[in-house]
Amino acid sequence: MSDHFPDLPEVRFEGPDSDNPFCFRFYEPDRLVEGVPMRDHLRFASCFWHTMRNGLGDPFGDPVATMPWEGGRGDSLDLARVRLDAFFELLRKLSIGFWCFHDRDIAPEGDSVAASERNLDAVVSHAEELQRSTGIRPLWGTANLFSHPRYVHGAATADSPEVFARAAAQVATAMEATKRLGGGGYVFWGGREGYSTLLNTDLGLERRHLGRFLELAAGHADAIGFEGSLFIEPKPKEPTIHQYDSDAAACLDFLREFGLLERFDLNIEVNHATLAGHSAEHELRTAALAESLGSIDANMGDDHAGWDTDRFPTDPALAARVMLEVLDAGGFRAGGLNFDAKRRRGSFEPIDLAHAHIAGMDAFARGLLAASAIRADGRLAEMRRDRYAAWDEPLGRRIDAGEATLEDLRDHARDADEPRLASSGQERFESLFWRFL
Ligand code: XLS
Ligand code: NI
Ligand code: NI
Repeated sequence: MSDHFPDLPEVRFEGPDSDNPFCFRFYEPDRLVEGVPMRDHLRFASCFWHTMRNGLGDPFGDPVATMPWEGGRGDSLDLARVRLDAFFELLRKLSIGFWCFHDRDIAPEGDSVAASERNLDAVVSHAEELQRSTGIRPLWGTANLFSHPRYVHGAATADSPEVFARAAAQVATAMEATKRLGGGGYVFWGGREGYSTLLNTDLGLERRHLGRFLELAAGHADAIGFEGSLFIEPKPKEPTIHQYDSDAAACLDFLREFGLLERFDLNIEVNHATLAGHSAEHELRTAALAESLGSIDANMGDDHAGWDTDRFPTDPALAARVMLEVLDAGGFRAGGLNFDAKRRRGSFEPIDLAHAHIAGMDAFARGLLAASAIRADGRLAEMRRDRYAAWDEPLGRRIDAGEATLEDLRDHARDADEPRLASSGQERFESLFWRFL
């Protein structure tokens, strides 16, 4: 076993009163909640890109993260393997059972498509060994179709079919790698699929090509026997001004239009919901109503900044609202909670990676406990049902059953008294919610 985090012990549950910075105060992997171990409700994953490849540079300054394992190895396959060693050591010590990756995070791009494929293959072999000795598996894999200069105009929506073909090659290989590692899902985040001005953009053509790309990818999944789920990850902007996969509703509509709704589920990212002007729970409920709630990128934004800040989700109330949606939707099947999150630039020491993950895991453990207590208590759901009780009376039933015409309703309204309304009681609901935290 590697020793890249010598100061980090194996992190265990010690309870809310512990002062040990390297323990869980709420996350108790084996504790049963609604009859299921916490571990299986939460299905925590860490992402390779932010955890191992983000040097914490920003538009105003250079990378500052200390990464002792990088030392003097260039961008070699050797270094790629050492990074994986360090990553798996961290995950093992934190009891995180899943990981997520882009092809290019884990293996360097070569000078030809075939060379890139060989690089990935070599690194995946190493990952297989680490997975075997730790039991950690990918929650999902994906292809990076946005960093390389060739993707400056997008990948599937580029103005060049040659670029489309390169992107297709990358997805085919990344999906095969995900399958080989036993990944439960494969993600499509829009990358640079979007536009900045319609003056230079053929919107119809670009959307059509994105539909074709997803159809081809689903076809490849079937061809290679990839049994995992395919996820679309909505995001409204960044890097483009208008991303095609802008929010859950837009994605569902897109999938319906191109006949792909059955094949794809959604991977909802909390901070992307914020950017779209929605709450995370709005996005989750929208996905769940379409039976398309697949997975979650668990992070959070910042009240004072309007971009994808990808903070670690350390807010238990946010986690409770998220977990309430997840539990009400029947829990995760293939998906889970992927910390698509990075440390703040000032938190540049390797040990901060541990603190950040522990904080996120404990917040979600608290959120899960609160959400399940809310469900067991039942009052919130009951109060919500009560608001709509009149729909169980004759008039409501007739409307719902499609048995009343507009004319029938006019006749009814002419004879009826002015409707008597009741308060929607937002504050009453909110104060009940907070009692469980
Ligand atoms: C970027 C996205 C990205 C996806 C994976 O904003 O969140 O990290 O999760 O490509
Ligand atoms: Ni994400
Ligand atoms: Ni994001």
